[in-house]
Amino acid sequence: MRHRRGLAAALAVVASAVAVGAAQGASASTAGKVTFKASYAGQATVKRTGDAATISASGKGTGVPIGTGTITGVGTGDTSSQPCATWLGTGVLKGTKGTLNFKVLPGGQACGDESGVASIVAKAQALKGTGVLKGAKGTLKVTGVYDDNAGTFSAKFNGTLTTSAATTPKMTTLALAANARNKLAFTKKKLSAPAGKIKLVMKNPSGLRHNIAVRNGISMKSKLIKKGKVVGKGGVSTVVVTLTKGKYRYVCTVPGHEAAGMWGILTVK
Ligand SMILES: [Cu+2]
Repeated sequence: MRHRRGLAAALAVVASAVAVGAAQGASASTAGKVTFKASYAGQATVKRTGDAATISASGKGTGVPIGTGTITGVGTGDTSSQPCATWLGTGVLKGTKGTLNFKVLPGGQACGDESGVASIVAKAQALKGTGVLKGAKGTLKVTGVYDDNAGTFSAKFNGTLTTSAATTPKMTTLALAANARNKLAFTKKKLSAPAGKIKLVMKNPSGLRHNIAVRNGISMKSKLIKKGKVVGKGGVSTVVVTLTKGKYRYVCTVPGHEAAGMWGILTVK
């Protein structure tokens, strides 16, 4: 009996863990895809009737990117197959930055031993997300431990979710330099970066004064979007621009330099 109870409890714990994991995944910060990683702990109760178990669990934890919060879940277990009971359930993960509703997919297991401690393995599917997890889809792997003696559990959630949440674009930094032998050219004729914030950092090892600037197009006549300061030998000229998909010309705006060849093309994908 003890053993079976342990399994049921383990199942409940797993369900809880799954919920937590989903919430964290939602919080991912990369546009579209979110790497979810979270850890939770709490208490689970299991009511048994024959081989059937009714599970309820709740806990606290933290994860990326949803932040600190709670997990709650309910489920049912079947302890007729040993040593691993099977279980199903649904749950909700609430964090400071978002929430995630999930369900435990068929195949979830809780494998116990005579000590009353069971290890849990399951997959949780995202059903609905809010905040940083808005539109969350995908599944998370749940692993954990349930201690039937204490009625406690701990669980970890890992996986990748896709979301429709607006994400903060990461800034891409591109490094280049002015030709060191005073030739009017940059060391790179081509650069590429994903759309979003792009920082161009140009070192100037030459004896001439140079800067880095970006035009809104590939022509020498394209309008300048922004330009960095002109620097002498040993200096660094920097410019930060936010660009959408397309091709742009980066140049040195010191009179005569661009016309002589000090330019390149930045492809934004
Ligand atoms: Cu120049």
